[in-house]
Order: sequence, then structure tokens, then C-alpha cells
Amino acid sequence: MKCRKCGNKASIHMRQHKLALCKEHYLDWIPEQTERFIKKYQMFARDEKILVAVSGGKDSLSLWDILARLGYQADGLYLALGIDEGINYSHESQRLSQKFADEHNLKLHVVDIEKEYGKNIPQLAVISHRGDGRPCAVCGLAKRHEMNRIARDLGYDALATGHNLDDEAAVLFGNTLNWLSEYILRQSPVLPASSDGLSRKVKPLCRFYEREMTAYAILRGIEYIYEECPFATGSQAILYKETLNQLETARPGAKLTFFLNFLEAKKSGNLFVEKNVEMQRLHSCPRCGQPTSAPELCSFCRMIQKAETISTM
Ligand code: Q46
Ligand code: ZN
Ligand code: ZN
Repeated sequence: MKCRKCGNKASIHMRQHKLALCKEHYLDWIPEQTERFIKKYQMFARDEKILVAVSGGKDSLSLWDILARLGYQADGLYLALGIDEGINYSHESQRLSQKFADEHNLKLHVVDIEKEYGKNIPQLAVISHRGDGRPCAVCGLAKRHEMNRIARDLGYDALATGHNLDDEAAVLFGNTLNWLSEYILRQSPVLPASSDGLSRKVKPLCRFYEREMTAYAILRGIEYIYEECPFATGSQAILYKETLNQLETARPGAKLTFFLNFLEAKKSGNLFVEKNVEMQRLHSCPRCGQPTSAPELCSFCRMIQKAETISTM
């Protein structure tokens, strides 16, 4: 496969975009697209200060890299969670985040939960008995709280996270499966700041597939932590991602369509359609007498009528 821009050997083929690119053009394409999404969803302006939530993984480090390459004022925030069972997850992810910051001359704020609050995340989880035995509920709560606190206290205009399309589609899928309409309504590439003290949250990578971000990190030579947090294993989010991956294999572009159609429906106010269905007036089909919203014959009768026309031809 050849690069669409220069004809050299392609490094990545994105079936859903029908686009193949070589390394050089791919590394230009990702920031160009990111810039387009930042503008399209009005995430932030050039003169605003951005705080990037950095975990040491490929998405957040790539996001920081892209924003720095695009010339935005982007500092990093690393939260030391104290999850060091087995693979030294927190220790290693902090080391890689700091290494990235030092090599790129970027500023990284580090907040150590244990130093700040006396207990790390696994310890807080045992004490609070929240959730399903995993520390994730406590961890999520602490991360949201601390990110917001730092963004607000240090005067950042927006807090950027590295959520990619696979993350967003999995969240949307989970919320739809459980019909959590409040969460569905709140999901967005940008959440504006609220007067009661929540800072603006933005997700500039929300339209890139996970594999596209992996390719970006590898081709850019970004050293990131490959392992997931040990508590992620067997989570619902992973189950939803695997399910969507199966769908994507059978129907390339399914995840992107799912997410973009959701955003479109939300924008046009058509997310929950009961309202519209109620407003649609039903009348009796002149042929069978059953209620229908179709202008004349009901859909069934139209189908039968069509079949009858064909058989008499
Ligand atoms: S919530 Fe749970 Fe993650 Fe926190 S404890 Fe690990 S898996 S890091 S995204
Ligand atoms: Zn090329
Ligand atoms: Zn509080």
C-alpha cells in the first residue's frame, strides 16, 4: 500500500478513512486533524493555558506531544496513585512521564495522593468500601477531584485528557446498554467550565482510534508504559471495547459512526426521540386500518402493494 500524499510505502492504513500514509505524512496528519477537532468543538484558543492529564500511557503522552508541536501552552499533571503491586505501575508511569517532560523541556506538576492525603488509592479503597472490590471507583473520584483542583488553583483555562475514540465509544456503549440518559447527555468532546467551580474539560483525541494513537506514539518514538493498570484487567470498559472491536472488524468504521452520529443527534436535539414520536400524528392506513405515521399507506401495505404491482407485470 502506498502513501496517498507522496506515493512512498505507507506505514498505516486507516480503512475507515480509506487513507494510507507514510510515517512522515502520518506524523503531520495527526496534529492537523487534532487542530481541526480543537477548532470544530471550540475546545480552547491559542492564548489559553492548558493542563494535560498525563498518565505515562501512549494517549496522554501523545496528546501532550501534539499540543506542544502545535504551539499550545500545555503543561502536564501527573497524579501518583500509589498502585505499585506487581508491575510497579505508578512508579514506572511517573518515571516515563517525567522523562518525556524533561526531554521535551515541558513543565510537569506531580501530585502524590499519599503525600497529600496520607493514604494511597488502594488504601483509600479498602477504607471506603466503595465499588466492586477494585479501587477504580475511588481512583476515578480522586482523579476527577485532584485534576479539577489543580487546574482551578493554578489558573489553567482547560483540562485536557487523552481519551481516544475507543474509550469514548466504550463509554457511550456502556451508558446506552444501561440506558443512563444523564451520562449519555453529558458525554461530549468539551464540557464547559461551570460557575460552581468545575473547570473546562476537553478531549482533543476523541476522534482517533486507539490503534491510530499507538501508531503515532511508536512512530514518534515516545517511550510510554505498555502495561495497563493491574486493576483494569477484567473491567467492564475492556469488555465493551472487545465487543466493539468485533463489530469494527465486521464493519470497519462502526465505532466512529456510532460516536459521530451520537454527537450529531445531540447537537440537533434529536438524541432522545420520544418527544418527536409523540408529536408525529398517527392516522389510519386507508388500506388496512392500522395506525401509521407514513403519509398515506402504512409501510406494510406499501410493501404488499409493491409486491402486487410486480407480480402483475
Ligand atoms: S481507575 Fe482503576 Fe484506572 Fe485507577 S485503579 Fe487503575 S484501572 S488507574 S483508568
Ligand atoms: Zn507520504
Ligand atoms: Zn471536596
